[in-house]
Amino acid sequence: MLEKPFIKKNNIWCQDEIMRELTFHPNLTAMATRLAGTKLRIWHDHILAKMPELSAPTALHQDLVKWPYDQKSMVLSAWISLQDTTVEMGCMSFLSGSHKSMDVRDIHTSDQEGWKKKTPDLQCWPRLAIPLQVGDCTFHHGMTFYSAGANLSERWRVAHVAIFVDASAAYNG
Ligand SMILES: O=C(O)CCC(=O)C(=O)O
Repeated sequence: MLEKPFIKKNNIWCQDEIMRELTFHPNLTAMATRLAGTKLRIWHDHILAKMPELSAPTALHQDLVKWPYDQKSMVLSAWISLQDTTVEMGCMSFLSGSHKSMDVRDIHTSDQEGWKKKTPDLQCWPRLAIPLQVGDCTFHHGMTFYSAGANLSERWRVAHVAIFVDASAAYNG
């Protein structure tokens, strides 16, 4: 059986005023727009919580391949750390520049071996782990290959992820 890497709750911005403010914070949206180079809108957000000691790693995967937008769309996720997130707690790791390969692979976040079977070449790609302090944020393109470690600490690892899409992208359900 595949072990769950995290517990997820979607569309928090619609349910909680503070999370709404965080999702649309001008610093966040300005940086997202600058990186994307185009006008954006929110697609959805979620809280991702890794349980203390028990959670599995988040397998190396891409997001956009699972999402209802054309794979050439500009989709950008802001991963915001709601506490200091160390390597031991399961910080995010990215294969920098991998979004440019546009090499589409549907790998589940629980499937630790998936990328080894589908894209063994990724083994040679440097993986950059990014520990964050509380309130820090990373941005990643929807086609970037990324992963996160297991939470080996005694604390919950909680992140808020705001996902923005090119304002003109068509939902293809
Ligand atoms: O927070 C994580 O462990 C991974 C995040 C992730 O896979 C996602 O945002 O879809």
